[in-house]
Amino acid sequence: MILLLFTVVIVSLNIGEYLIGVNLKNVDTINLSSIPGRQRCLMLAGEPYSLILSEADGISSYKVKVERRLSNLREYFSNKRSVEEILSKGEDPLIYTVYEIPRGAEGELDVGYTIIYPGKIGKEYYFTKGHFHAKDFTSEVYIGMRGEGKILMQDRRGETKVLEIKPNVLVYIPPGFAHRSINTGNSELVFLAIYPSDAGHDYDTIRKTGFAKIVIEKDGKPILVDNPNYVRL
Ligand code: S6P
Ligand code: ZN
Repeated sequence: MILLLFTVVIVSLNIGEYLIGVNLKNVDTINLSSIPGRQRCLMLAGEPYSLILSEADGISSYKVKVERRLSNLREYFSNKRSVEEILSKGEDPLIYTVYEIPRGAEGELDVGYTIIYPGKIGKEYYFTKGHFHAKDFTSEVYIGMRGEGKILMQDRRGETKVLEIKPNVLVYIPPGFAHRSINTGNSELVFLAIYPSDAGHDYDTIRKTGFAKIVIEKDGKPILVDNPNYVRL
């Protein structure tokens, strides 16, 4: 009982962090909005870090690795017959890998390092699923590291914009735009993404509607065409 009382007093006096060592990596388990500004800043003052961008392992000290294969993107590619043909042969090619450092709290930035492998399903180049951010008023920055491709962006009305990504190019994705990356080259497309840790991801909308445009190969070159399967909401 005395121990319990001691703990309650320590935490409520806002000095618990120093005495009992709050695990700053687990701040996402705490309801931050209920915590006053100064204390919230203390709690968010996680360790600074640096990382190494490496061709072999993506980014050093990543916390999450996500692999997306064709079977995970079954509903996304427009040529359904090609998808089923490949899968029915027992093949399930790796389309992309993402290495992530999530920070998990408002005020922080997450980092993601995406590798999209070269390839096509039918005439459509390999791409990422694409998503809106769950918090619509959050933006994102992509920085091209290797290879070449396109960033397809689409707002809630279905208006699209396309920008090129390649080494030394930064692409800014404004709030309210869903985004998908497409590898239009013959080698890996690699880019770094930096976005607010509390942005969240809404995959459902794009999974249901698709993007209004798709990028396909014609005469050896990528072209942007209307998506015949696009569902306008
Ligand atoms: C996160 C950021 C990227 C993507 C990654 C994979 O906000 O946009 O790190 O997560 O490129 O794409 P997707 O659509 O499967 O998340
Ligand atoms: Zn994003």
